[in-house]
This record gives sequence, structure tokens and C-alpha cells, in this order.
Amino acid sequence: MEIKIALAGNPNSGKTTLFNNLTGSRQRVGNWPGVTVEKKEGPLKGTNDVTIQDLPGIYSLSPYSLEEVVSRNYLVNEKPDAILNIIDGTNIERNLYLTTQLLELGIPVVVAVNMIDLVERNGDKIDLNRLSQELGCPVMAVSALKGKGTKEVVAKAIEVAKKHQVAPIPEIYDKTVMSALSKIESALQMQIDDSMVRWYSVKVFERDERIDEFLKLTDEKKAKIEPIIKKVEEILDDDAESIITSQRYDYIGTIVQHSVKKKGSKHELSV
Ligand code: BGO
Repeated sequence: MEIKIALAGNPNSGKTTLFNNLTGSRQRVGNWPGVTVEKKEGPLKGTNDVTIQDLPGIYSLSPYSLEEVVSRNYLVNEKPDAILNIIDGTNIERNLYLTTQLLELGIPVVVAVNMIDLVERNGDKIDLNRLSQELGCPVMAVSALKGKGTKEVVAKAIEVAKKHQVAPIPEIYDKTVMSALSKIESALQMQIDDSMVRWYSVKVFERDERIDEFLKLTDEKKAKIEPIIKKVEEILDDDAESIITSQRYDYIGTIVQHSVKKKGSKHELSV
């Protein structure tokens, strides 16, 4: 059975370097259907049944850029067997913004902390076990440039793909938002696969302008959901999309505080 692994990460995280390292010269390059965004895929070196699908470099899965729309359409519609999320270890906080969204998709995820050579050179410390515990998915150090840890991380991605090992959905949102998401989730339940219900409920809550392409909600359902969102906006005195963004960053802030120590910073890794 063929295994498809999607490679996702921020621009400049080292995605191209890792993709080249994993696939060598056997790459197919084209465009994503209907858009002039480059599409690259290729078999994992030394295999015929594992394909690495490169996704455009993105910071988020919002509907605002072609690259983001291409990436999320692929992830949601094609459902790869696993996502290999490459993050820049020297810039963990910003890179985890995408990671938290990938973890809501109901697809197995492995995180590759790249640029580990620079992290070590800078004297910074990343507690990989703690980061893995906090995110609920495997986290491994790599240096795509030096080819360190790349075999191991892709082997882990194949393992989680074969086991369908989906991480638990991270507990990102406060009680007010969670209560609204639960109500939206019940309203959507009959329509979509259980594993993707959180992703869709967050997008509906954010009033994502392109979500109708996937969901085709009836007017009756929309009328039922809108007051649920409005109520949270009133309570938290912000718009729905900003509420989600800010709670995501709060969550990431806590994770980083627990698992990353910059050289020279006074803070010890907290328990
Ligand atoms: C230049 N370690 C180090 N030290 N650098 C890395 C690693 C790593 O593990 N992985 C990648 N890089 P892309 P996206 C460059 O191109 O793969 C470097 O956007 C330069 N170029 O070599 O392109 C990699 O696909 C001149 O650096 O990332 C590249 O995700 C001077 O990170 C950059 C210095 O990698 C981005 C660096 C002309």
C-alpha cells in the first residue's frame, strides 16, 4: 500500500533542503491545479511505496493566500497518511502557530525541529521530550542541511502513518470558546468525519470565508450557529478570528516556556 507523507512548514524552515534530502533527484515538479503555485513530490529515497508531497511554505491555514488555500485543500481533501511538520528550531514560537493548526486536522503528525545545529551553536536548549508531551505527537531534532536525523524522522512519520496514530486534539481554547465549539461541533456532526470535526468547527467559528466550499451549510444551520459565535464575541470583547489567534498564541507561549530555554535567559524550564 502506498504511503503519502505531506511535508509542511513555514517559509525558510528548511523545507526545500529536507525535501531534497529525502527524495534526492527523483522529483516531479509541476503546478497545483488551476494556480501557479509550484507542486513538488517524489518517492522517498530507497523506496517505491512512500511518496513525499511537498506543500507550499506557509505560516497558517487561513484562507488569505493561495499557498495556504492550496495546502489546506490538499490536507483536507486528500488526507495524506501523515504530516511531517518541519519547524525552525531557532524560531519555535512562530513556527508552532502552524503546528497547532495541523494538529487539529485529525491526521497523524510528526514534528521535525530543524536547524538543530544552529540551536546547539547558539547554546539554546530544547527539551524535545517535553515538547512532544505537550503537543501530544512525536518531536525529533534534525539538521536538514547536514542530513542529521532526517532518516529517523521520516521513519517515524511512516510509523505513525501505518498505525494511523493521530495525536489527541490539543487543548488550546478556554471554556467560553470550547463551549461554543462543542455546540458548533454537534451542529456539524452528521455532515463530516469525526476526526475532522474540530478543524471545521474552528473554521466555522472564525467565519472562514471559504469554508462553504467544503461544508455547504444550510441557511437554517447558519442561523443557528451565528448567535453562538456572537455571544462569545460579546463576552470576550473581540472578533471571533482574533479570539482564536490570541488563544492559540497563549497556548504556544506556555508550551515554549516549558520546553525551550534560550541561552542567557534567566528562566529555568518550568514544570
Ligand atoms: C540558504 N541548518 C542550517 N544551519 N541551515 C539550514 C538547515 C539546517 O538544518 N536547513 C536549512 N538550512 P530552505 P524553505 C542560505 O539558502 O530549505 C538553510 O524556504 C543562503 N543561500 O541552507 O530554502 C538553507 O524551503 C546563504 O539557507 O527553506 C537555506 O523552507 C546564506 O536555511 C535556509 C545562508 O532553507 C532556508 C543561508 C544563498
